[in-house]
Amino acid sequence: KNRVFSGAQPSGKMTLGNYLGAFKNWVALQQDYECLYCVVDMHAITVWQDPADLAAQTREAAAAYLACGVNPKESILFNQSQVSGHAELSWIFNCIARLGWLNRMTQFKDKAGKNSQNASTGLYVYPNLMAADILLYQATHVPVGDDQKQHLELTRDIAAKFNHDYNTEIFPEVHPIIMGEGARIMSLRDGSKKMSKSDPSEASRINLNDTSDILAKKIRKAKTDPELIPAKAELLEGRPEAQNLIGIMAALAERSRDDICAEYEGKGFGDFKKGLTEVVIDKLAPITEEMARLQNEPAYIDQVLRDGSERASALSEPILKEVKKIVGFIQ
Ligand code: AQP
Repeated sequence: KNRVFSGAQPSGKMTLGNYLGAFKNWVALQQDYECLYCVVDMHAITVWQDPADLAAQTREAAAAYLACGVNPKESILFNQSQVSGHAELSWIFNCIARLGWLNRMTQFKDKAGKNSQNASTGLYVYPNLMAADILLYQATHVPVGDDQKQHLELTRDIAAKFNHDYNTEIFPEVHPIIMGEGARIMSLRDGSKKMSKSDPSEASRINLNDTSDILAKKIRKAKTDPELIPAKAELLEGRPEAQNLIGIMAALAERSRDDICAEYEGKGFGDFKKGLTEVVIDKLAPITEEMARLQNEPAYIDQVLRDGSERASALSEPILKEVKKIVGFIQ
């Protein structure tokens, strides 16, 4: 079986974007791949995280994976910091990746903002850690959204340079599993910005643990335009907020955008939002309930993470040992 690695940062509450762009696909991949799903807490601290919040968010992320359908008996569900190989291999990769490569990463520029001198050095080498996450397990496939494509290219470059420099074939070529463009969910307040856990506006996102009342209110207040819904999705061009809301309904209901447009043709967004609220509540309520149930059992979640981390360590140890031998480290 081919091996998949993926993860999400416990840098806030898990959102509808994480669900549609990642978790929903992860569950489907379990059928055909050997999967590792990681809560990447070491990535999260590249920007400041309050320690108590980080622990709570890590458990919440694990609860979200489980509630969405990740099976911890089949897949390996764990948190990154419990497997020290991630840190060890990422150091080696810090010495493989070139400054010029990292300087091209657009996500660093976006996240560091104007005051980049004040960004952590961890944020800068984040892509090297991501390469280590994947290659520590010789994973062959990584599900990626648009925003992660550049980082995955870097992973491939690091693997190729390591193999070349040390004259080895230890690291496989990593292939992206490209998620449909429909999976990119935008902010409810600004259709040109991605829905994000760390957006300062709470109204910009739907959290997986929002109550039905809060969901309904956020959808009611979501930004739209005064135009009516057209007969076909292609006619939504240039209306990013409208496109986003129709895309969310299509993704959740597993229907085409055209089909949704046909149903609401000639109606305004007031009507559409009522329908959208029903679909969102219908799809998310079972996840929200299961997350709440799991979060009342932190000892269970911690045990799942410990078990997963042990399995991940067992898988990675021989690979890391071999890497160290190749590099010339005495062990
Ligand atoms: N809005 C989104 N639409 C589609 N997919 C999304 N993902 C995140 N937001 C959306 C996907 O979820 C996975 C985990 O992402 P992450 O938590 O590692 O990091 P991120 O993409 O940086 O997510 P955020 O919410 O924007 O976090 P912060 O605010 O901390 O930077 C990835 O597969 C991602 O594509």
